[in-house]
Amino acid sequence: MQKQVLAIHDVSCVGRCSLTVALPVLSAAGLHTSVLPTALLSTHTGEFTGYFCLDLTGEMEKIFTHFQTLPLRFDGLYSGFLGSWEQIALVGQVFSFYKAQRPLVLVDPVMADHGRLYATYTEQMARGMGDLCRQADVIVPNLTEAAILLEESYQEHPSGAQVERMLRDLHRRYGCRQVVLTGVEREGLLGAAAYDAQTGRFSFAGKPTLPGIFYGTGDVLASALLAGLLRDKPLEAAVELAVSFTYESMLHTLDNGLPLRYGVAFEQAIPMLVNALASCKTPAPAE
Ligand code: PXL
Repeated sequence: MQKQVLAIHDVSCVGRCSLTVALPVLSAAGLHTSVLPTALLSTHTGEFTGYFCLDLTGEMEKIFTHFQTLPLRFDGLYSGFLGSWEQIALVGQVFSFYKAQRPLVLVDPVMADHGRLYATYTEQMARGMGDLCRQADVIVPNLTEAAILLEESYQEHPSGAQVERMLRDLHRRYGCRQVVLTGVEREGLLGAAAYDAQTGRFSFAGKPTLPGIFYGTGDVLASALLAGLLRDKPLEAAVELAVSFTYESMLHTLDNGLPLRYGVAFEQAIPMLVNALASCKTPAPAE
């Protein structure tokens, strides 16, 4: 049976991030992807001002009410950018509702970057994001989000030992069996560090640093990570693939001289993702 995912993110009309990234990446990986949109924005909030933002909490409740009447089956539940504090509890209810199906629950606690909360996030929402992480199998915070979740001060360049301590503490505090920390630098490479509590193993995947501030790369990485995990790659290999896919998307953006605020050219890296998944032991058969 073809695997199915429910992606719970915002729709940012312009500026490749959240659902405009998750949907094509998961679909390219052969996964049947359904969506539960959390908010509707004209652009992402990163490098634009004057954007329109509509919180869809009320609509999500109605959509979920209908979902509950349908025989839906999900192998993966994937949440990202959320629109309100009330919505966090609703996403928790969605996770609980499908729990008996034993889906892989991946929470990307999207709320901050570069040491600062995103414009639409409040301290209360940040605390609520921690509650959602408790329901996840896998979490994918960046260094800023990890510091918020651990209630400690943000460090831009933590040492290898500090990264391992943060990964283990995130696992202990939130109970997630796999933790992936993004934006980690090691020996001149930038990428992601991971801890798999099932094997007790730490790993790191990195690529050379590229110039500029890139938007949407967290969504590109987390979506490719989930694709790899649902196609039965072990955590280390899925992280390696996700970092390579993100790096290739960034390279295409720079090679084509594209403005960075519209997100990265992940479209051009899709063939690489599809090839890397072709060798997976779980093919993506038709339904
Ligand atoms: O990429 C994360 C993200 C998702 N959605 C919206 C955002 C951001 C980051 O800035 O603003 C609306």
